[in-house]
Amino acid sequence: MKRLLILSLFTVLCLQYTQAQTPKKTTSGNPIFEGWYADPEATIFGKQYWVYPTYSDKYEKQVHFDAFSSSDLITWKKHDNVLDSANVKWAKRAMWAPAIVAKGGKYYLFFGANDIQNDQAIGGIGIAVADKPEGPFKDYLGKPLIDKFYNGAQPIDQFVFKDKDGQYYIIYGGWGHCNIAKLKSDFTAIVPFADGTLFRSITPNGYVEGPVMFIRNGKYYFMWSEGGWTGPDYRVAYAIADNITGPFKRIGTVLKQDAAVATGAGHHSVIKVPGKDEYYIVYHRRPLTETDGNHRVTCIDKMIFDAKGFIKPVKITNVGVTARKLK
Ligand code: FUB
Repeated sequence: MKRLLILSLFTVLCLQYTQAQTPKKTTSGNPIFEGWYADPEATIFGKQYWVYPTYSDKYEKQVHFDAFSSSDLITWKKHDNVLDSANVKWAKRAMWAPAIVAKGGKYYLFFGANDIQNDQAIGGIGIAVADKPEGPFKDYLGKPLIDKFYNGAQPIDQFVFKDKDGQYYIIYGGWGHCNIAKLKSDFTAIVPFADGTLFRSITPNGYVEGPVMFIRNGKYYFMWSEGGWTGPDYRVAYAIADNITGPFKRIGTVLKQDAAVATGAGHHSVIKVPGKDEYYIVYHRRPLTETDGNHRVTCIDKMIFDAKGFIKPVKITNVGVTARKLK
């Protein structure tokens, strides 16, 4: 008994010593967490940052989502398997690019599944719902919300945007086409615009996939990914407009590879610190010299605007960002 007590005391002392010797992490580093994760959807719930990425692997193995949370952008906690295809009977593979929304005490996770190639295939954009950000998420509709090609847009890469008047929109599309559509308030259907249109094309020049929208100083900022996601020159560009439906004229590239840091930087999301003009870009990129298209890792850097409201080109880094707790 006495020996056991001495051993326990020794172990505690060793642990304390190790902790004291380990320097405290002062930056996030990039990537911000371990593993092959792409298309990160970053958001804030309460005082926590959350990231919902695609699990980057062969399409047949993309049958679940993990999530990550942090109180300071530096230390991230993994939440395994927040949504599993076992809970979505129509989703079989290629579960991609989550978009998350908190509404009415529920959390809605929009996702693409099955990488459909035509209107006969089963799949498209679905929704899962949970009571907590960490899930467990379950299929909300029992079928996809969007399961056909409209205006040439593959139903993938959805972004859900709440406008100034409280109306929610879904902005989505692969294969070089981007649509915007109005969501019914309970997210069970698409509702028409005033002219009866269900899906309106807002595709800017260069658009490939991965749309993101936010409002800053009353203007609509629209961002998207260009190039091929398996290649080095995947990148993010943007436009600014006075209206949610544009027209969106390409202004320039915001995010791209850096020969000294990483390649294929793209498919991002944006975090705004509440009440501050402080923005972060959360994106995926590929380690230098890596050739496996699926080897994508999730990173964060600052996104800064100039005095005229244009977004400055992002400098991708290996250090990431410093601690930023939420009040
Ligand atoms: O991760 C799968 C696909 O790769 C996404 O849907 C695209 O945007 C690209 O990032």
